[in-house]
Amino acid sequence: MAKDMTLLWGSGSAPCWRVMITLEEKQLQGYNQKLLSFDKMEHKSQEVLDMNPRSQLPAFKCGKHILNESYAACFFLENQYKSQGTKLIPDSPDAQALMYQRMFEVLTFHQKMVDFVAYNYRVPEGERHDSAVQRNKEALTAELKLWEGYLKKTDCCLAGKEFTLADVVFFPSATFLFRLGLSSERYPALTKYYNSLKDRPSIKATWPPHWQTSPGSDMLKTI
Ligand SMILES: N[C@@H](CCC(=O)N[C@@H](CS)C(=O)NCC(=O)O)C(=O)O
Repeated sequence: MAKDMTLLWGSGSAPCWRVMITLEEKQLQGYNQKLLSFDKMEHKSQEVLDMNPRSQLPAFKCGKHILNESYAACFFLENQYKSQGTKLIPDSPDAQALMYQRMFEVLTFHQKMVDFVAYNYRVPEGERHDSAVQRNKEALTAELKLWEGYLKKTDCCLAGKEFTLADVVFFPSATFLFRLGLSSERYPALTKYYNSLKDRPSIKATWPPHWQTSPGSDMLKTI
């Protein structure tokens, strides 16, 4: 089953991590996998290009099916292996509606986070434009307030009591926030959520390997 699957992935990539968490939750360990280095531009290799014309990771093949979009891979795996492992799409219409809503909101949240981080990484401190810094900061802060509010209302997971695909896609981005020094005092609900899931077996088993050896930063400490 899993032997018929191949994942090309990069360490620290939230989209790759989503697919890996889903594979673990669906008890599909034993798939073929190859860790590629973004630093060495291995995602631009012919091997990736053959699976993904955008040369991006993840590149995932399941039998004859190629799924390069992390959301597509997660939905496909859940639907193909519905009765195996964790049920990641709830039956109740209320929980399902909330799950879909949060899942797609994650795309906006993730983009705002990437915009903030990418600007700080790419533009040296002395060359940053105040207006751009302020714009990115306001956009990310507004997102964080939203997610803090959502998580305040739940004891466990984004769509209720069960761990669902909403958590699969949100958790990798949420973890990135803490790696970049997000304040636990200012964001207690996000912190509680992060702490309650970080040791979940599917998450622990797929933790980005280079994070064990490379430090994070305090880029988000004033957010
Ligand atoms: N829409 C894709 C996005 C994948 C993506 O942005 N991958 C990044 C790594 S996080 C990548 O490969 N970037 C390299 C590039 O774009 O050249 C998904 O969710 O699967």
